[in-house]
Amino acid sequence: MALPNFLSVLALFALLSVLINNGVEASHKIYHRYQSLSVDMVKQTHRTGYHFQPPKNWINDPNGPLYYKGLYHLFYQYNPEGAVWGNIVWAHSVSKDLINWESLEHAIYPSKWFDNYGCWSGSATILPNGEPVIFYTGIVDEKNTQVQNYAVPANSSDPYLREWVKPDDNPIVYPDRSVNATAFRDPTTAWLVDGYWRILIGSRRRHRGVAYLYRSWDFKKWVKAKHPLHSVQGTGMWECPDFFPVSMSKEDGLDTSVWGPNVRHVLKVSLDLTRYEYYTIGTYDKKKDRYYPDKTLVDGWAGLRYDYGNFYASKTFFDPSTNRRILWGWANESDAVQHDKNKGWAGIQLIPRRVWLDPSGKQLLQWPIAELEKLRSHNVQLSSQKLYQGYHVEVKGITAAQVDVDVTFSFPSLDKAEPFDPKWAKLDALDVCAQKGSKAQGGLGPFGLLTLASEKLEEFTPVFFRVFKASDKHKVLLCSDARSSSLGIGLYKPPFAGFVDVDLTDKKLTLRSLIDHSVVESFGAGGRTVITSRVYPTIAVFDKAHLFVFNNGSETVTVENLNAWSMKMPVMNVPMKS
Ligand SMILES: *[C@@H]1O[C@H](CO)[C@@H](O)[C@H](O)[C@H]1NC(C)=O
Ligand SMILES: *[C@@H]1O[C@H](CO)[C@@H](O)[C@H](O)[C@H]1NC(C)=O
Ligand SMILES: *[C@@H]1O[C@H](CO)[C@@H](O)[C@H](O)[C@H]1NC(C)=O
Ligand SMILES: *[C@H]1O[C@@H](CO)[C@H](O)[C@@H](O)[C@@H]1NC(C)=O
Repeated sequence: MALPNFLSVLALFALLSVLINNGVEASHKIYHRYQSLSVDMVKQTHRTGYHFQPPKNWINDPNGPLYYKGLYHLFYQYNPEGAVWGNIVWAHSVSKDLINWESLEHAIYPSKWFDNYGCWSGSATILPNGEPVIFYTGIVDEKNTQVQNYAVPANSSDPYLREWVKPDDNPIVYPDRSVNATAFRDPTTAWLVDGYWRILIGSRRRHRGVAYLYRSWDFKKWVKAKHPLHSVQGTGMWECPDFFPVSMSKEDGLDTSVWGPNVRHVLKVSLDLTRYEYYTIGTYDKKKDRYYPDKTLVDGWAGLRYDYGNFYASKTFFDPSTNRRILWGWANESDAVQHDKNKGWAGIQLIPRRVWLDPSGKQLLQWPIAELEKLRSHNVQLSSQKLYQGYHVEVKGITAAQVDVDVTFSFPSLDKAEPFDPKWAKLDALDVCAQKGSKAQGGLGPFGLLTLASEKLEEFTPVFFRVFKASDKHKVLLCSDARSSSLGIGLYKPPFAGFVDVDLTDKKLTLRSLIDHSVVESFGAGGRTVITSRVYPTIAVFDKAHLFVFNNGSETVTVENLNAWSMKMPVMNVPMKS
């Protein structure tokens, strides 16, 4: 099967982007003067093909995702002036399918005394009358004093919600004297129980991470509750808290205000100290307005994560059109600031994931939204492919720099699993991965994928399993190791890893990776453990990128079934015609 000429497709796309950009320049009234770098200057090499990105400049947190009148809205922190953090506004895009996006005018930008120094992250709430309200953090002075504001659509008949109004009775929440006013931000979606609305605001009290709770009966006057919903000593500033119900019996998502006997709650926080997130599953006591994480879970930086790699400032929303709870997360760049300035862009949003409670109740499961599959084009399969120790077999005939690959591995027995060194019990999965990468030969594993690999393996990002025998049970490690990802210099190339709580009785492990030029998002064992890496190959770019399956363990592993699809490019943030 002949491959399409990938490079010429890209060249055409770049040309289109240039043409489209001229459209931006013409229609952008407010920020015209900031459009210093034209899109034809933006470096294409490591730009993603199907991830959410604006045509240029810096992005960070996803904000206020919502579904309204048939359209998905995504707002995000954006610097209209350049590829580094600063001058933050809420950029705004809309989509019918969460995959193809059109961009609109910025929704929220500094314009009032209560947000003149910045419009930081926040969330959207759909009121009982169906109309959306946004809460966001406004910066009021040079000292970074933070208040919480609200904004409403200027015309709620407009499904695009193009224009947002910030009423003069803002801010709705000031930091009182007991609150650290420079660490007080990122309001959540509101939920309604027993006649009162609640929101959380992330904060810290010295070293204690805190989710302050505010209540309101009219959605206007907000009063701080005597106790925070939850707080944990030693965890530092809690950014971007997210609090939502999950069903104990169904994969369907629940609206944020749902409460009942068949419902657990999830609290996620983004730890500014570590720049990672963790979550717990627990019980929400609506009378006391307190949240109690399950005792079996770690309530701190070593807790469960949505993603054990590059994933931060995430936020979920409930999609009533499909009854899903959908998770958005941001991945920053792993290169140097100077690289970003040269590239002209920095930051991507990862592919939205559906989240639900595992039947065990002990963790969440995640899977890329089904709509992504619309981008799948040419398909290649492997089956019953034996991988003896030291083997790597190429998956040929796909655009390996831009691919969705889903594979099931099987093995005859668990006997050859390496012993789990009891010393490691105190270590992070990451340290085990760092010691036992793909290059240290093992027993059962390492086996998995070599993504964004050069033909001769000067560069590759292995995503692999390694199975250990601990005293009581087997421990499965999933690694995404960027250490050999690039010959480039000045890059951050960490190994990332998480343990996978999976039943091995059928002697199978599955892995799905979404590979997209400079990002590899991997879902182990049906979304039980997820890891994202950002990498910047120098050789393995465009049609010089290859994909392999490999095994470096003494136990023979079989690729039962592998499907790889070249991925098409969606419409990505083309400005919408007014
Ligand atoms: C509000 O939006 C609707 C739907 O787009 C449009 O028909 C109407 O003209 C808008 N009203 C105003 C005052 O702009
Ligand atoms: C308040 O928060 C800021 C920003 O996180 C921090 O630098 C400062 O130390 C905090 N003050 C106190 C008293 O914790
Ligand atoms: C497999 O192990 C050998 C020997 O340690 C090493 O040279 C090779 O790079 C490993 N393969 C991968 C993909 O890491
Ligand atoms: C992303 O960039 C790397 C490399 O500079 C940092 O080490 C991370 O802390 C950072 N992550 C976030 C969430 O900002």
